[in-house]
Amino acid sequence: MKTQEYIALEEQYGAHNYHPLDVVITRGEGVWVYDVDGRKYLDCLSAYSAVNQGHIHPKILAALVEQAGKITLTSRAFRNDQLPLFYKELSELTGYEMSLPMNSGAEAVETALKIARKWAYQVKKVPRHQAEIITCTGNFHGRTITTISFSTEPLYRDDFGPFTPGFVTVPYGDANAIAKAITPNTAAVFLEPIQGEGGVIIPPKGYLKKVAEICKKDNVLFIADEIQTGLGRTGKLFAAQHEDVRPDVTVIGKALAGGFYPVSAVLADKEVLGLFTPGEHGSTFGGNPLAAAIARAALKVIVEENLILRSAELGEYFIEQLSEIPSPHVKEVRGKGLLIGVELNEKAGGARRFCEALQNKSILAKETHERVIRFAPPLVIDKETIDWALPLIRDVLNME
Ligand code: IF1
Repeated sequence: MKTQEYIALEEQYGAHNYHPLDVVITRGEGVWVYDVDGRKYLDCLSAYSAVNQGHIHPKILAALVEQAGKITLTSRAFRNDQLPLFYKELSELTGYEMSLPMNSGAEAVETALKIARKWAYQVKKVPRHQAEIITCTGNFHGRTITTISFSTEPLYRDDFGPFTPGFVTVPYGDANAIAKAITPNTAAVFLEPIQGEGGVIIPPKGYLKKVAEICKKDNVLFIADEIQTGLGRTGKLFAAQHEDVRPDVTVIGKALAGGFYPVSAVLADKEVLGLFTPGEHGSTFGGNPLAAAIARAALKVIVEENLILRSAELGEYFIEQLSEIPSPHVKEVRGKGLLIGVELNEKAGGARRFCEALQNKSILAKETHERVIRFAPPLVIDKETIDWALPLIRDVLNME
């Protein structure tokens, strides 16, 4: 079958909750993907940073195949021999005493919000069911009813109320607004250290540090959503580390399993995550042995292949080179590590047509927020490949 036939089937039988580029991918390897017509593309999205380790990393594949031949799912009614090792290795890598595994990012976010509420009632002694959680404008934390309840994007929420109460929203990047929004009932401040979907928005220098100080002073938990920014994407293990901040709770997902499987986790110390008691929370698939084995291999690849340093160095190079491209359409190039946004001028006619033009030049990138082209290749990319892509990107940024 050819591209158009696959697209026709998808349009006929699938819900239309996406508007993908018309490229039908059948295979991937490292930073490259191949479509059903045999064309090869550089992947500059990395499945929204889920394939930081590159497509079909051989070591993660081997772990998957090996574990899939042994035992895949036990449920948490029984124990398995992969989960304890996953817990230990995740703790050693991240410095958090404990973790709680889920599947999708949104589920881990919900888990973090639940534990923050429990902490508020049990430890801070907030009156029951009065806990408030502070979130930021422009956020993206998932698609569940609760996570869209504090979205500020009409498309994501307007047709889906009624909403979950208990959330307060303040402008992103404004620490004073957080300080002002805190009440005796505030359980947590919950935000992305860099907003991905928001358009690769890097908050003002010192913001995260200030938020952490405010939270500490006012006895409020600081929860970071590092589902997209974590695990090396921005040139540090966690984006909050750019400001030497260690949030009380960090949520991770995506690259935790290198794109092979949905694995997410909530990271925190015992004083917070230790508050869950048996039966209060769970998941059929969370922490299953296949997930744990894949995630262990995915974390090992990040460490063994120095992907964090690679992201920092190549990201700096990529951003610098992109910034030097003369273009009538570009307003700003910004980013940290290999999470890069190219914001276009209002008159550029939207980022979508630039992504389509990039596709014609064998580069897959995705627009975010209409006017931003996101460049986030797998962290295994090399300088040579960036140098191959730059003239192609330059041509596209100079089209009519
Ligand atoms: C889609 C965006 C990226 C996330 C942060 C939680 C989640 C995400 C910071 C939820 C998910 C995804 C979901 C994906 C598109 C994508 C995305 F454009 F929508 F914003 F990456 F930039 N926190 N982000 O970025 O994780 O439940 O999806 O595993 O198509 O909705 P999930």
